[in-house]
Amino acid sequence: MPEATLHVGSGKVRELYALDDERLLLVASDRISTFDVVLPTEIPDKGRVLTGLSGFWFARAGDICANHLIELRPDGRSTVCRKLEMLPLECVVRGYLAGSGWKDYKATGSVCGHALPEGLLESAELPEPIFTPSTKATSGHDENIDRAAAAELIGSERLAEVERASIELYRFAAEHARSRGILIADTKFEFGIDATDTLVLADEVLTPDSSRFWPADGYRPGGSQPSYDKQFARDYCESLGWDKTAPGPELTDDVVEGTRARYVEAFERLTGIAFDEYIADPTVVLR
Ligand code: PZK
Repeated sequence: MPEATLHVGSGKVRELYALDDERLLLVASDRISTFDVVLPTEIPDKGRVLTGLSGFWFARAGDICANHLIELRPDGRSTVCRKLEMLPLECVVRGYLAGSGWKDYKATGSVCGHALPEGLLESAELPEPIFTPSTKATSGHDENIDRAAAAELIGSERLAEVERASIELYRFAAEHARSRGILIADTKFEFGIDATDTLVLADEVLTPDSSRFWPADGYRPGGSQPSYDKQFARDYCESLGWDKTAPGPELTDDVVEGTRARYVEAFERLTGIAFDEYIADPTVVLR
């Protein structure tokens, strides 16, 4: 890590440091969470996979929205980013009915004010992707909100702008991923505003941690789908009868290796780049 940095924040599995007044260093660790608990065992290279994927999408989605990336560092797990005024909104897009979207649909027939056709199955593809913003809960889970509540937070003009960008980013990535055997069921974007009042895409984007990735082969609506990356770890944890409260169990070497292989496979499928090439020179994802 560069010298003279200030730690300004921690996510469950990554860290944020201030480099100067205008720039941040975002570091993705190899920690993994499952059932919302960070496990004591790391997955080697997970942070590199997520950082490389984010860089890959940033480099290709510039026509849709500006982004905060300044530099992908040689370690492959950290990026230098523009410091922004972050919007207090999680910009979720759903192309399929899963998680809290499925829960809300079952209870009310709609998700965040989007009325949906009757009779949809769990994990069904939606007729069109929907924008379902949520608020960043300081503790516990994010809370889905409707359009009026979102406009209250950021104003209706900015809301229209983030909705358009979010839906376009999702359509672009989901189409790319589907052609490579991965379904992006849903994803979460975070945006900020720069000094010129321009909307800027921030954080990590379209990674397995910010999205639900499903294997396209074997996709079958009518139940939950396996996670592309975390299913080995989840199945192993469940097989132990773990009660899903902290601390989580240690993973075995087999489970670590299987999980790492799935992260690397997701990277290689989506980018078309060998992971070894990324390790040798992370900037390959930006070309
Ligand atoms: C910012 N986070 C979440 C991410 C953490 C916390 N470009 C930016 N400008 C200003 N603030 C942020 C960003 C970004 N990205 C992101 N919190 C603030 C977060 C990673 C690790 F600890």
